[in-house]
Amino acid sequence: MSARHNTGMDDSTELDRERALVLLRNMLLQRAVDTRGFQLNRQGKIAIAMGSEGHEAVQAGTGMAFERGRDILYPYYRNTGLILACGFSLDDLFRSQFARKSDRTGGKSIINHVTAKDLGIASISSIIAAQCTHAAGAAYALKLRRESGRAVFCQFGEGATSEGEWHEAMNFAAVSALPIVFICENNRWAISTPQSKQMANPDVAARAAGYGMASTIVDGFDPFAVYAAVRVARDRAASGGGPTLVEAKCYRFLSHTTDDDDRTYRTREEVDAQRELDPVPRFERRLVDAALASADEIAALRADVTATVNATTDRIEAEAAPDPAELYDGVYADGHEAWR
Ligand SMILES: Cc1ncc(C[n+]2csc(CCOP(=O)(O)OP(=O)(O)O)c2C)c(N)n1
Repeated sequence: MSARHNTGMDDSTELDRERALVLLRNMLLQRAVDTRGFQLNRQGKIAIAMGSEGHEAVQAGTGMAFERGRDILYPYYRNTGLILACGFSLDDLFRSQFARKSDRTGGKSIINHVTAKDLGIASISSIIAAQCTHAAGAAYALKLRRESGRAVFCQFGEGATSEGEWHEAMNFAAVSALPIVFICENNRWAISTPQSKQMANPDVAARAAGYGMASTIVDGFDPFAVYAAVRVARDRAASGGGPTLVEAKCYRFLSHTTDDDDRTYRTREEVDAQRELDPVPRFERRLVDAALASADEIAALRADVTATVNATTDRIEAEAAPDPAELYDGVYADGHEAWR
């Protein structure tokens, strides 16, 4: 059995205590950050929040399959938990949310649109599916340089698969047998548009066949199943086996962002029915049932995560805001003017 490069953890397909606790901590952290983001927005302290409640398992599992120092991640705006799982610090995440001077973009990027070249995390674009062609380009570079053992992760929602760029990226990746994994976080809604209004096929994964690409569907409420599916796809990509489309079926429990009210476009009955399947308590129950963790340990973990998030938000909120005189620094190559 080989060990993962990023974690040194066992590669086996049985869920063990060590990986279970890493996954659960990430899921709890993601939810705590989400909750805090919505609170901070309502308090008028941050401009907008993008919740990922319902995506915790997809992102914790994907993050565990990501090999730090080797792989490259092209995330999208809903990937709070994933970037944390890939090594992005909580401090830097809240620096982005509070738009502090110390933020990696100097407080200039929209919230959660982070970037960390040192961690292999490409900058997040708000333009739906733009990251897909960028990710295919990065995978093409790996291939041209014959850098085996590395893979690109490309994240997006099901709505993104209606964009031309997504199809171009899929086709190019398949034709060129690129080392890339396309991961669709299918939460059934693209703001107010249900999946059924975007495509007649219920499965995004079915689209891969049109490009001659491998695909798989996984329960996006099960972090270990996601980890196992993405790991197989990642290792296939990194060893020259070509791209895979992984569709993780999940749900978006909150509004798209703090700027919309989901009660205007979907029923409470639908949301409540999905809440019954909430991946966080479900995974907690599984760990207790399998004797991988006790209820007390889980409660302690939860308290620790909450305390960490509270302390971090207090500390980062107190950091300095950017100097308005630096507004255009780093925006244009030469001074403050776009054209000369
Ligand atoms: C090219 C483009 N078109 C439209 C938008 C507006 N927009 C922002 S998020 C979004 C929905 C995307 O839904 P999906 O890809 O399913 O991801 P989710 O937000 O549900 O995770 C849309 C239409 C955009 N940002 N870019």
